Amino acid sequence: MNDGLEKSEDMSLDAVGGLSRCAHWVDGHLYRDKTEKVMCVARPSDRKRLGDVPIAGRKTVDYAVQNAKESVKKSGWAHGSPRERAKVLRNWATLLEENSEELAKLESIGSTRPIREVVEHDIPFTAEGIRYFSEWTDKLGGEVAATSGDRFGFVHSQPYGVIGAISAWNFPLMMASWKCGAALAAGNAVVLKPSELTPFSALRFAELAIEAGMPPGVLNIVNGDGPRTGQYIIEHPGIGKVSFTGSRETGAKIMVAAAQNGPKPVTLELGGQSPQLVYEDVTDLDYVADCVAKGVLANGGQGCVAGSRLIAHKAVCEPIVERVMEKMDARKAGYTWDMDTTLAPIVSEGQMLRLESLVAKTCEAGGRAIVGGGRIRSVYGDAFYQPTILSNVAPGMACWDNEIFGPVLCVKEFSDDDEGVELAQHKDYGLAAGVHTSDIGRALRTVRALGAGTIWVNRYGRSYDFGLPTGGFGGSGFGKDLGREAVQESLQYKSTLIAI
Ligand code: TXE
Repeated sequence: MNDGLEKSEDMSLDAVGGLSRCAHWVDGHLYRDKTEKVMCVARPSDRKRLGDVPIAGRKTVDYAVQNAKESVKKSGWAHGSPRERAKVLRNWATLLEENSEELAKLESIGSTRPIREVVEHDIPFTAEGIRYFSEWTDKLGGEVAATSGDRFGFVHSQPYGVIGAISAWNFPLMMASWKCGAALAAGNAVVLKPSELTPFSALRFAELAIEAGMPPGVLNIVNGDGPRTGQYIIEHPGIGKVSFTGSRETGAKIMVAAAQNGPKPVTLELGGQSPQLVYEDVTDLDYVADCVAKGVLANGGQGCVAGSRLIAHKAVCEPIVERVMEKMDARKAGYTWDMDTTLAPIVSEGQMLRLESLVAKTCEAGGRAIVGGGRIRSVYGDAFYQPTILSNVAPGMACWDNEIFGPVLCVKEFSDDDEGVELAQHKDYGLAAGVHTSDIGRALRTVRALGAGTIWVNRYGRSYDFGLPTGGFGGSGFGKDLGREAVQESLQYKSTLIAI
């Protein structure tokens, strides 16, 4: 798979044509306004400069939104045959698979995603996600309402027009597929702003949509930063709805901007600080430890559903932690384009400093790093953080209260079920949780008690079960990114009442 992708000082996006594509994607082609300011994009693995990507100003955002508006109407994407829309989306999924090698290289060179994970997980997941959404195009038309006999009432769904999607850097392609898949299946056009840290793979993603038969202008990519390009998207009167993934702080700003410029609806996926709750009746400690290790180490812990808090019954806590340590030890830092890399780099120096500060504050408050606890300095540079286990942690400490976004596991023991559930429930976040037990009653009681958008029992992490919507409770945001709900939220509902 990684033929031609040897460990090399010169490794760049040139290998996959990415570096020459520092541009936006509007109306079915690369677009660049020479007067725009640029941002230097660095490669997460070693911080080497990848290219200067333009920051879309109001003019470019306006061009993209106007194009999207016209295209969605004129091309019949919104109100043409839903089966035709499904066909295009299915073709697109197939093309994503057929071009998986190129996409995987683009993604892994330009992001934190180790290529093995991209090949085995992200690309198939991206393609299958689009295929899943293709199946909804003609399923949510509406319904007849019960009315008095002298009237006839029905509710029918309509797309918003243009949906503005603002996404994060941790799973660039997968996130693009969720946001675009649902919105496009519902008949909307999309203007997507990828994170300024990972702007490259979305361009090829959009180009393949054109090859699949999507009308030009239906999917547009505008690159840029949040305070400028992101805000211009939200403020644009042609944007009917905003779908966002990122931090709570930015989510709040987006809500304010959406309220002041419309108001327009928003979907906010704002991360989490998810627990893995382990009861003493688990039978396979090694399996549980594997779930815990994978849950916190996937993408170097930079995942919205990272299982950063192990809350284990005192009878099983120590043996599980010992096993997690072994699994952490087996992870190998390295360039993201090497097939044997199993630990992802921290995406930027800014994120690394944030992570170091969270761990330092936790240790000052009494937490103890029993494994790791610092940056890895090696031939690969210093973009990696040691897989870390923190003991003596408690609510109120920095790594317990905040989303960590690094390979850091907080460990806490409990003695009875109520205490375990209380610890598992975070004061702010409620995105995901894991529960491990061999007692189904206990599992269901815990599922009922926890306020989290997704709960995994005796497993941890995403699967191909796209029918399960993903999204948060409480401070983790609202709105869904997968499942029927994601498509429903990309639609508006119109009631019609006819006098007979
Ligand atoms: O996120 P931001 P950052 C969390 C995680 C991480 C922290 C900061 O805890 O440490 O957020 O990461 C755009 N108007 N998550 O700085 O700022 C921005 O350009 C409009 C959790 O990367 O939220 C990017 O496209 N848009 C998360 C996107 O918002 C704005 C995944 C995310 O950036 C904007 C990533 C503005 N004013 C980080 N400011 C998850 N839920 O999985 C920024 N943006």
